[in-house]
Amino acid sequence: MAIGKFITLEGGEGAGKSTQAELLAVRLRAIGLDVVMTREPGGSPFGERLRAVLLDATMPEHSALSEALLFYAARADHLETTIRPALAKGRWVICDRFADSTRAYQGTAGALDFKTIDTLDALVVAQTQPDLTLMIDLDPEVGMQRANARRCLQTNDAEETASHPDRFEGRAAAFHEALRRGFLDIAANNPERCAVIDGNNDAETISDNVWSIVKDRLQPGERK
Ligand code: Z5A
Repeated sequence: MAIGKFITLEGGEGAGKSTQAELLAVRLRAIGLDVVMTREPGGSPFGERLRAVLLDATMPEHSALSEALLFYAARADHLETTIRPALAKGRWVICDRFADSTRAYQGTAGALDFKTIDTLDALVVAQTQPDLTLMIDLDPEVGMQRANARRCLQTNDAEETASHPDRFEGRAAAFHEALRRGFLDIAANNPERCAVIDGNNDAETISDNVWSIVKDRLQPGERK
């Protein structure tokens, strides 16, 4: 049985990661591949419990180090119970956010030193690095507008929902600008693994761009 491929989507809030993850899964399934869609934080029962803690806007402030440790605790379980077993069965795994988010959020934007993140990554992710990371790049202001509009649509109550962003959405514009820089730096430092995609286009155009990168880098048709 061939080992499956591991694709991650990264970027700031509202960049369109979840939308593109769904569209990519449809295309891969259409050519007969067995696809697992998952996300971080989360992706396993234990990971989802930690997600609730990590995104809780009422949680007392804590350091970027304590955040990173929790994200990596959730990631260790996610890898052990969901990602590695799926890859071993030859399934393709699409993950909405992964370790680059820790580097950008807790590292670049949160000022946690990269040496600590490297140590955690070597311990937890080790050889299970993504085969391809799709970095969706978008002006953070546009991303936040999209995320707010979606929250309003979901509850049909603009005022109530706009006042309830999660712990990360509520942070200042400078934090979100730093994030964008962090993701672009990761892509520049890892050109074989990462591809930067312009998130300003409409969802269909972005999906076409994603598909041509996936075909070019991972040749999905040949692994049917
Ligand atoms: N975090 C961290 O700090 N450290 C870590 O290690 C990890 C995560 C793993 C998880 O939040 C939070 O955890 C995250 C980072 C932190 N910060 N926050 N917040 P999440 O999973 O709940 O949220 P998110 O990852 O930021 O995703 P999102 O806000 O749901 O955005 P998205 O997935 O990139 O976008 P979307 O849902 O596909 O689209 C957003 C809206 O825009 C929606 O209404 C779409 O219909 C619309 N959309 C999508 N594409 C387009 C285009 N092309 N044009 C126009 N409108 C569009």
